[in-house]
Amino acid sequence: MLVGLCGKTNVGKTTFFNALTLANAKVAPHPFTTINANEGVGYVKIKCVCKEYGVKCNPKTGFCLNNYRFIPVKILDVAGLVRDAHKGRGLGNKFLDDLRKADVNILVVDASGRTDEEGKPCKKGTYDPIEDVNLVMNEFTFWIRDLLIKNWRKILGKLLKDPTKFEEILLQELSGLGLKRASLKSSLDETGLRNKKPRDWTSQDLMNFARKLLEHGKPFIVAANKIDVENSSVNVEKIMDKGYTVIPTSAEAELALRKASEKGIISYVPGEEKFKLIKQEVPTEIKKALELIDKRVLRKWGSTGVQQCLNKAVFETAHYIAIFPVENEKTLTDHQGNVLPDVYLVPKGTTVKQFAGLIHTDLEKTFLFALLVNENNKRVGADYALKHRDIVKIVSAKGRK
Ligand SMILES: Nc1nc2c(ncn2[C@@H]2O[C@H](COP(=O)(O)OP(=O)(O)OP(=O)(O)O)[C@@H](O)[C@H]2O)c(=O)[nH]1
Ligand SMILES: [Mg+2]
Repeated sequence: MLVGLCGKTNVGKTTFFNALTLANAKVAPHPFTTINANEGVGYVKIKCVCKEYGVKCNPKTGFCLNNYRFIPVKILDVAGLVRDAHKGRGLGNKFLDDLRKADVNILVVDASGRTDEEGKPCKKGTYDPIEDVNLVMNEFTFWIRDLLIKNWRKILGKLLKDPTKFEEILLQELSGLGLKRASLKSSLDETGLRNKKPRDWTSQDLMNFARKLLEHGKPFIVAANKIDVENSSVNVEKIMDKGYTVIPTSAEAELALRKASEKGIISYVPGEEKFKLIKQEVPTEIKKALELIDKRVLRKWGSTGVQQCLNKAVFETAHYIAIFPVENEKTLTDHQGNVLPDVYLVPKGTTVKQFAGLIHTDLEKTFLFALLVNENNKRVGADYALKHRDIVKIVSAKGRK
């Protein structure tokens, strides 16, 4: 699972990335600080099953903190964009090329409204951050449209030879976008283009189709960032009113809290509404900064929003679920005795046999049935669609020998 961070330049993408990954990627108050994409590991947070079963986890990946399980996901922070990036302006369309790999995107906007279209500082009230969302959507759409235009002759040529295979040909020619067939189908249906001969498609048709492909194939969630700045709430509401899924965030506050926690100054579980000072002697400026975060972010908004945003992106926008595989259904361990060693993130609808294949191809080939530990070891067959937080033991012919 790869989560992309995209948006206009200078809105706080890298700060968001650093907060999620505790990396030290370069952050600066001017446009185009990031040139090459930063890749790192962040964690989605779920209620762990360990408490319900009275066991203590030994995670092989991620970690368990206060009975919350943190599961690794790859995070990609890309170069910022400006209008006409698809034509090569600013840092050009390199960011789009990076982003096409992401399963879901977090579109970061500057909800303080203090950076203009070019990412330069501006006076409050002179720029509407909804434009930050429109900018990304438009640039992405133009980029997909251009990709269609570039390949259209080839697509029509292939279609002449094989007139019934339009969907397959499109999927093949747009394979770089990583689209699923279902997204393609919905886009053809909703644009009404299914019944129009591809050779008659107009440039407006290609544009409409590109927009739908983006909507269905590249889901995104908006992080309305910099909510620690006064008067950001008006802008947050404005973006919500447009119907987007929006999480108000302060990447800077989350980064400060995670760093303070790492240094042993505070105890803080990412995503929570409060932290506790645990170090006795703390420099006054750090104490003041923490007090400000408490007042301007935590008390006002309930959390910094960063963890919530990642969680929502993965579990709600991208529709993934978390599954705990175990080899011993009584002790919830693997063969080395590690308790609840792994959690897998898989798309909703994944069957238990497909899941076996993710663990090991042999396990899928020799699959017999599975036991759902969280449902009194109920026996389920290959086609059972897994549910969020299922604990599963796969029984295979190989394992039985
Ligand atoms: N007040 C406030 N400032 C923030 C927040 N997040 C980031 N910033 C500031 O915004 C500026 C830009 O941050 P970056 O993380 O470099 O932004 P970016 O979107 O990665 O920028 P580019 O890589 O240049 O496109 C820096 O001065 C950050 O300190 C936030 O939550 N609140
Ligand atoms: Mg950056």
